[in-house]
This record gives sequence, C-alpha cells and structure tokens, in this order.
Amino acid sequence: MNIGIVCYPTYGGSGVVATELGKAMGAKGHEVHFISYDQPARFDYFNEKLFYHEVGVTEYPLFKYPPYEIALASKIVDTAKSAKLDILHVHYAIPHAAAAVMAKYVLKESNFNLPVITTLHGTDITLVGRDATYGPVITYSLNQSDGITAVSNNLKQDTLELFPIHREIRVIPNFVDMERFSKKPREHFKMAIAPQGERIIVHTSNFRKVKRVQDVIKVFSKIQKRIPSKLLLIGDGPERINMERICREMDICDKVTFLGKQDAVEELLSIGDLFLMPSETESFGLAALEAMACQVPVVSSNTGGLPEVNMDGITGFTCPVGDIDLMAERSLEIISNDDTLRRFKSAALQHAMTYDINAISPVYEDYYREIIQQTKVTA
Ligand code: GMT
Repeated sequence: MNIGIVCYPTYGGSGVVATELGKAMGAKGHEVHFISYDQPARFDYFNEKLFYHEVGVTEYPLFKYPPYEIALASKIVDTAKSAKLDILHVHYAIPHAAAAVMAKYVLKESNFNLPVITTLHGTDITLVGRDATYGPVITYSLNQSDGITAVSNNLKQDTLELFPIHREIRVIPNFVDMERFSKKPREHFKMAIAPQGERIIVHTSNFRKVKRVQDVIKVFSKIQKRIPSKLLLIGDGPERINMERICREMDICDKVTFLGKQDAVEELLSIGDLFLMPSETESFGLAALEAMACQVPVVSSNTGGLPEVNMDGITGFTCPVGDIDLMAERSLEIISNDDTLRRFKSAALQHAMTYDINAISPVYEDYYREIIQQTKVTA
C-alpha cells in the first residue's frame, strides 16, 4: 500500500504514534509519505520506504493568519497524485481532518479516490474540539472521513457525546515498541541520580496546564518526607517556571532534577521506580504506557482513558484528579517495600506487552484495507 500520514511533527503523543506507526508500516514493505510542517521528531533515520513532504505556507502582508489548512490540503493533493496514495491517515482532527476532506474533494474532480481515516487523539475532541469555534467543521470533517479511530473507549464515548457523528468509531489503542523500551537500567546513571539507593520517581510530559505538573511536585514532596527519594523530570513547557518556583518554596530543589527534552526517554525511564501522571484529562496516556514498558508502575489520575491503560491495584493506582494525599499514599504503598515494588513492576511490564507495536500495527493495516475496500465498493 502507499500510505499518506498527516501529523504534528512535535514530541507530543499524537506525533509519536503517527511516526512510529508509519515506520512500522515502512518495515512491513508499505510506502509511507509523511506530510507535516516540519520533519517528525521520531522520523530519525533513512529508509527507502519512508518519505517526508514539508508543507510550506506562503507569507503575504494581508495574511494575519497564514492559511495553513489550504497549504496542507494542496500538499495532500500533490502527494496523493505523485505518490499514488491508496489511503490517507490523519492524526489529530484539528485542522488535519478538515484539510484531508478538502483534498479528498479536490481529487475527486480528477476521478482520484483518496480514502481518509482520521485518528482522534484526545484534546482535538475534549479541549479544543468542543470549542464552538471549531465544532461545525470538526463534525463535518469527521462525518466525511471514510474511517474514524479513537485511541481509547473513553475517547470514543466523549466524541459521541460531544458531536453528532453518524459513522462507526473504531477503537485502536496506542502502542509501544517493546524492543526499544525494554532496556536494562543504566546502573551508572542510576548511581548519578540516586547515589544512596533512593527511590527514583519519574514524570515526562510537555509541562502544559492539562498535565497538572504542580501536583507531581506536591505528591513528590510528601513521598520524600517518608522515604528517601529523588524526582526526575523529563520534558519542558510553559509550566516549568512554576514547577521550579514550587520546588524552591518547598525547599526540595536538591532532590529534583529537571532534564529538559530528551530523545532517549527509554534509557531514563528504565531507572525509575514509579511514574506519576496526575493529568486533568488524558485520552490515553502514552507516556504512562512507555513507563510501564520500562517496568515502571504508575500512579495516575483516574481521568479519561487512563484507567484503560493503568490498571488500578495491578500496574499501579488511579486516583481522583487533584487528590495529592491519596496519590502520595498510593505511591508509598508501591515503593516502600521491595517485594511489592517488584510485583507492580512485573505487572506493569506484562500489561504493556499487550500494547506492543507488533500487535497493534496489523490492526491498523487491516483497517486500512477494510476502508480502501469499502470506498471502492461505494465509489
Ligand atoms: O496532549 C495533547 O494536547 C495532544 C496529544 C499529543 O499530541 O500529545 O495528546 C493526546 O494524544 C496522545 C496520543 O494518542 C494521548 O496519549 C494523550 O493522552 C492525549 N492527551 C490528552 O488527552 C490530554
């Protein structure tokens, strides 16, 4: 198959999922064309089956808002024709689904059938999508997509509650490359962070408000009062400055390391004993799955799709959003005892293995074939 993939190129979960899926499809012998405004962060090697098409937006003094969607739709049209795309898979509805549908209709003018699949990732529905500014066009673009997938059952339900969608939404969960993430802990790095054998608590995110990163610091502050521990923070974003301030106010700076954005996140996760994800909303929680793949149990909020990924009492615990005391108690329950910690680590790994990319990418592959077949019949 010749597959087009539209995504955000950044480190965010939707871009990671799109890129890793494209790479997996390339490894299976399909030709994959990534379309984005920048080279996707995880598209980090050359492969003769993988291509990148950059969307450039022309500046003009009249354009207060450069028309990205039109540039993207035009790029899709060009790529579809020159690469003979069999299917287009767009990740994150805004604005990708709208541009894809526009391109689909442009191509129809020259009798080129381009089936479009839109994958919903979360905030495109739960935060941004529900905004009345975007509502009508999102609804139309989803209904005009030939296939829709959501990354969790919870996101599917939210979508059906928020938008009048009259198509089936197929749930295909996110995945993790177990080969890459099941790394042995780097002992020298562990020694550098926790020289006295302290427990290592980890959090990775883009440090936006929705991640409630201040809660990470507050939970950790309670943990370190009861058990020697260190906090490793990976990522960067608008809330970092507030996090650093709270650390100073709580006088725990010597126990907290801000590593900033990192590529080899699996090497860092693998030295962790516990992962914290107190998010306000999370349609799936890919970072939690990646932690579990590194044998790190998770204490998370119980919002959105998180309980589907983090099994309460088995791979970690889920707690109400903002319940700092309970999150700290649950964390201590896991890390205070070596045997308990080992049990949670092993369960986290077992559960993560069910989301291996080798299990999930064939589901997408079958879905692509199903949609291509369906649109041939109805064309
Ligand atoms: O965080 C976002 O605003 C968008 C998106 C991203 O690109 O990181 O995150 C969403 O998609 C991820 C991949 O499917 C999910 O793992 C995240 O849970 C989801 N974020 C939210 O729902 C807040």
